[in-house]
Amino acid sequence: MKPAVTAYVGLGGNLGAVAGTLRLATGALDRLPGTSVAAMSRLYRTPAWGLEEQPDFVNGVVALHTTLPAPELLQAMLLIEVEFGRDRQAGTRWGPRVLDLDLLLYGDLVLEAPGLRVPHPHLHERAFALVPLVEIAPQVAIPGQGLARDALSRLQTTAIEPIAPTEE
Ligand code: PH2
Ligand code: MG
Ligand code: MG
Repeated sequence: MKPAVTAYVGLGGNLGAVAGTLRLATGALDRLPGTSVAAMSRLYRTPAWGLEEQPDFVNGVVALHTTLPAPELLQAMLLIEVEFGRDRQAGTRWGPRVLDLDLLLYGDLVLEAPGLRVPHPHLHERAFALVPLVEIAPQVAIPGQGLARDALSRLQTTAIEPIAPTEE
């Protein structure tokens, strides 16, 4: 049996009933071959980063144990996005979306391939990803960047709030 790797996936969205979408997408990740969800953060309401004139996002992070190689995991994540109605053609970079699944970390792998960069190139500068990541993995390191929690300590987090489990 192939050894399982711990991978962290960021979930986000700001169109439709996002909290429900993110919970269903977590179930879809858990059903991928050779893959199980080992931990799931709370969901947070977060101000839009990068392109600020759009609705707030809901964001969370899940830890996966997976035997899928990183490119196959990424491919499966893109298919889940499409299943939930994501249309990449219609979307603008950093613009509104129903579901975004980002491969944040894949073990301690560092990979710079077209369409697949791990660690996620913006992870260390995005509080909306680091807050839920550090919640479930307080000791995790970002290869080349140091501890995730140290990266987070350099960022503004005041507007990031957990959403109530009953909301949406
Ligand atoms: N995703 C983006 C761009 N901006 N802002 C927040 N708060 N959350 C996101 O998930 C997000 C974003 C592009 O993927
Ligand atoms: Mg993203
Ligand atoms: Mg993405």
